[in-house]
Amino acid sequence: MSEAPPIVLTVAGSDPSGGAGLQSDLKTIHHHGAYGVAVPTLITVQSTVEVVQVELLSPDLVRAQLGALLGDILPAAAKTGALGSPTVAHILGSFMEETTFPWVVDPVWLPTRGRPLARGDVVEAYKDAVLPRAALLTPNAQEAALLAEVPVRTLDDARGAAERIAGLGASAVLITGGHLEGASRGTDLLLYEGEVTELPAAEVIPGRFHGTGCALSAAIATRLGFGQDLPTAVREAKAWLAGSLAHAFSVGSGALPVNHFWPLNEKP
Ligand code: PXL
Repeated sequence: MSEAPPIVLTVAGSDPSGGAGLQSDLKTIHHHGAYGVAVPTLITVQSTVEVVQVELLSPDLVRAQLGALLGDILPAAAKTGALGSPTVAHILGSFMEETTFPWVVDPVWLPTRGRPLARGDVVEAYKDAVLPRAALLTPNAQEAALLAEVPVRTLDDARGAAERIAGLGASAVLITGGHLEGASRGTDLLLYEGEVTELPAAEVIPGRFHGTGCALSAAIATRLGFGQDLPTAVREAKAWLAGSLAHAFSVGSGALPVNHFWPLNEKP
């Protein structure tokens, strides 16, 4: 028998176009050399242009999947994407409570285009059940604003929001800067062990992309699964994502997915 690679779990929604959600997470996990396992929470009907329909799986079905999987397999790390409802957020929180591996939580509530990916008061459910048990939370500016209840447009706003989110019990927060205004665009802000670090983008890559947050959080989780410390995992995942965007290709008429397999997808 061969030695097993680290196992990395994703709990997320299905994006049939492959640029976000479970499909993207598994590609990212495998590109980084880990073994991916996946619990779907919802099914989207979507193209590269927009999300046209969202069907939530029943909370009992999500609970049963997590129970069967975690009763048998011990992941080295996990990430969460779209959960869909406050009930599923609470179910996930109960499983997080029972585990000792790190969870990277990407709070996914709204896609860039199309139907919302969550119903009900999901922000409150994250605050109660998910946020205090996460090793790292990776909101974008809009999600950070919803969590912190302050507008987040500039890096200074993001700094204030990160501190407020830490005050809610999050152990580390990475606010991604892709939607910040002006010169701050692309600068991510990491709050870890009480210290805030600015992580500027080497360059802002022009283009309309899809699934960047999913790829980033899956790459960070996988790196944590390999034993990297959190700031190193964040820095190296960000560098990988920048390369994946610089080498993105079109698969449909809408937004480009990241090139998950960069830099290893040379033809044989
Ligand atoms: O990129 C956020 C996201 C996450 N998960 C699913 C999605 C999307 C965006 O469309 O469809 C399933």
